[in-house]
Amino acid sequence: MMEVGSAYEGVYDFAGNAYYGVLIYQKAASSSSPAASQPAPTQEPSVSLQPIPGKSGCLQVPVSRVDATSYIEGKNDPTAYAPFRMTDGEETTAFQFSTKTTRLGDAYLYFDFDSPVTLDELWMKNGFWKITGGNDQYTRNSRVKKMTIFVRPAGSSAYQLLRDVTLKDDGARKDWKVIHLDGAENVTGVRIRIDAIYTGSKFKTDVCISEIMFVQKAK
Ligand SMILES: [Ca+2]
Repeated sequence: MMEVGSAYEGVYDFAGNAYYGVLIYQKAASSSSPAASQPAPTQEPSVSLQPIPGKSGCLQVPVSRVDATSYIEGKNDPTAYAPFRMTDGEETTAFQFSTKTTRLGDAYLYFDFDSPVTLDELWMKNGFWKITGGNDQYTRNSRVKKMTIFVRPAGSSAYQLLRDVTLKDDGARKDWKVIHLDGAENVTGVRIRIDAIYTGSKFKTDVCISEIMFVQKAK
């Protein structure tokens, strides 16, 4: 069962936009003919779980949309550190934000799913898993230390507190970090608040996440 905290957080902007869209639709439908006011049933898009190479018994839950409060624009490619870099399947690319732009505790990551899903685990490659010119960017950049995970249940635009997490800092890149989500059910979106960091040796205000993946255990 999902453990749900009592705290309700603010309405998510994008869900708010969707709700606004529903209101407009209902208004338009009520002013049209009775036949037109009966919307045709729409088919729910389904989420197609993907096997994870080398990780038998685990299935990846695809993310349909990823976003963040802010991100650092690359000099040559503005999207070099954009939010989608943490769901692109490449461990050498990373989402990055600056604590000079968005303070810790105000920095959020957002993940949406095409239809309600059950989430057993969140897997994370924390920090920047890249070596550039012989420099390991994992230790030079900052990593996440504490974060708080919220889930948005189907039919709701509000997020509910699921759990907070303190990550160990291994001092080096290792395997995926596995965070248990206890089979959170009927989830259409996840929000993660970044609360504290392990400070990088060179880029102290740049916080990096190379990969985040949501996982269902095969039954
Ligand atoms: Ca990546």
